[in-house]
Amino acid sequence: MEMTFRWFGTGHDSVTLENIRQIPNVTGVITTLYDVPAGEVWELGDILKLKSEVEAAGLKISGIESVNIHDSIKIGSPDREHYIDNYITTLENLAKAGIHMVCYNFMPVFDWTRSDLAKRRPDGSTVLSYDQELIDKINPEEMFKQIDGNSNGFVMPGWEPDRLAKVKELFERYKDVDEEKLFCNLVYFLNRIRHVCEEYNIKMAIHPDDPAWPVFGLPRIVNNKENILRILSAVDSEFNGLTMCTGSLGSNPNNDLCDIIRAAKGRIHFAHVRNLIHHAPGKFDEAAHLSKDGSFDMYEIMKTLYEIGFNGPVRPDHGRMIWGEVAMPGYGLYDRALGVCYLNGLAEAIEKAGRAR
Ligand code: DNO
Repeated sequence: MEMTFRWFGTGHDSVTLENIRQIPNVTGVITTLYDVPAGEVWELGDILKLKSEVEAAGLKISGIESVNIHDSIKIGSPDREHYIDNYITTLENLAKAGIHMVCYNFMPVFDWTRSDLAKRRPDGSTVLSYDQELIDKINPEEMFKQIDGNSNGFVMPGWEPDRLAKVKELFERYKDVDEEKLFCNLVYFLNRIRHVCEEYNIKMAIHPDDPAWPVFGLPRIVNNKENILRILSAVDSEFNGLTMCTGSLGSNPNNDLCDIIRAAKGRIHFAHVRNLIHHAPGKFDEAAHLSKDGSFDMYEIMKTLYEIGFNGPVRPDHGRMIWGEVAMPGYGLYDRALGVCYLNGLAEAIEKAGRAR
């Protein structure tokens, strides 16, 4: 496993590459060209510039999160061909720059959703949290404004302001897209990019839906073992893989995370390892990475990843906001760095115990 850290790029992140370099065992970043809207080509020159910046800081680009998918591809409208062609050019350019892992999601309109970006815990730290009852009371546009207004001045991934202008129109365009249609559009997309991924050895890692159930009546298809296996087998090639995001899949307590890891063996190209606390169905708070702080057994998760031979990039995920840090909610330096140290400890113990057996 390669320990990595998400970095949104200069001007978009309060965390610097120099900060990241000093976190023990982190050798790479997971990054993006944050300013390029979904559907546009990532120019090779821009990718190379980003790569030099990262390498000058003594790190490497271990993968991209995300190259976002244009809604026309998810909806399956005729103009999807143009956007898929652009996606293919972006993939070629990334491969030419030596980048071979791409995380993306197939959630309609929105990316991940939370009802509170700074819920206070008894120790004074704040966390992201989700409560279906609160979500049911607001409409998507209000949701958008809330996220935008509570993100400490940062643009949250998946909640870029240009999307707000199109929310109403997008809901209209999705009205005939049910789960089956969304699934077929994903398979169509994967088949169209297959040749370039196989030729350049690009690993595509689809991110699960977060939370792992439909929100605002929009269909969601990457939310449990059965649906994930269906996607992996529909285009049965190694390039078509998964981002094993424990927090997203684990939002539904019926998902057995270790069972999903075992079932997706060989097709997990990227792992997001974080913890959360379940309160009731549809209601959870994010937590520190430590098992004891939440509902997941982080030792078992790391051990299962180790046992299936997962050797791709892993990163801590959303952290609490602690020690007065002001940063993008979920993406401060301190608690994610603590998360890395904890995951490092688990990994070392698991590996040494494995060798001793
Ligand atoms: C949120 C992230 C998501 C994720 C995308 C992947 O914090 O986990 O925005 O990056 O869904 O495309």
